[in-house]
Amino acid sequence: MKYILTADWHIRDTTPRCRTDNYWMKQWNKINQVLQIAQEEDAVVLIAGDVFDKPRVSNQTIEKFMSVLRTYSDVLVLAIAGNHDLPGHNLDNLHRSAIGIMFQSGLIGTQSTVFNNIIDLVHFGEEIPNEGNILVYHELMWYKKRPFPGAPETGNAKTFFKKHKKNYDLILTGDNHQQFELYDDDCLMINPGPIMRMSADQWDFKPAVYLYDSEDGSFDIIELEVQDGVVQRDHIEEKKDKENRSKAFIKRMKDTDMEMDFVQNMSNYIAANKINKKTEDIIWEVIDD
Ligand SMILES: [Mn+2]
Repeated sequence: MKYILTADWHIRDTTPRCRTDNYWMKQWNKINQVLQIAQEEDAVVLIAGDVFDKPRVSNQTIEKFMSVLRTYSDVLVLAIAGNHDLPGHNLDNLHRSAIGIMFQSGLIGTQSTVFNNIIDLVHFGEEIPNEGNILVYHELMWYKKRPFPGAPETGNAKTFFKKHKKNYDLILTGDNHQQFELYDDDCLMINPGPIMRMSADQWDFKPAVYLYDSEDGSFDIIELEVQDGVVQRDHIEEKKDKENRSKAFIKRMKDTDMEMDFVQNMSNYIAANKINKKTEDIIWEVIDD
């Protein structure tokens, strides 16, 4: 069986600040490219989470996504929910997310729709079951160099690979917008990175998907077509300045007990204060927007 390995599509309504082109249209162009490759190769598409940039997108975007997928009705697309897909980064909220709608539509399949036990599709926040031959997983994995200072050691791809390679032939991970692969005789681990360039530091990033053949464990990197000059870097200096200010702020906050993650703080607050369901729903609705 052949598979197209991809992650972090981050489908969105808005245009990233670094982009000078019609980003909304470009994302459909990229998705069409991926589906076309899958169709030509007769491959199953596996998306390792963060299919959407936010838990909620416009109806127009969902409608467009559905119509694109329908064009390739002979291509099986399987995915997991990433943290970006889930309201409050919580799998309990899958039913009110855009990815939840896609699963319900049947246009994208997930674990409950996979009738074989070859693939472990592990949503963000779920445990690794060690049951199938292929693991699809969404956690920040980094190879050799941390993507940012303080990226947790649990994301060290080498350690993760060593721990799970005996249980899986293939490990596909999403979240980190870098591209890397690790392999030995036991296992292949791939973090494909995004298919779109969403930030200025990715101006020279080469979006690609991986073509994997489970028969012999071989893989190919297939670069996607991109247009030159659509990622501008002018605002990077401004961003650096902001980052330095944030760092100074974080440094000051470090001695306090409060967590930096607002969503986590809200979750803690709701849990500790027995907030009723209706109020909680309103709170998450506001946060998601
Ligand atoms: Mn993510």
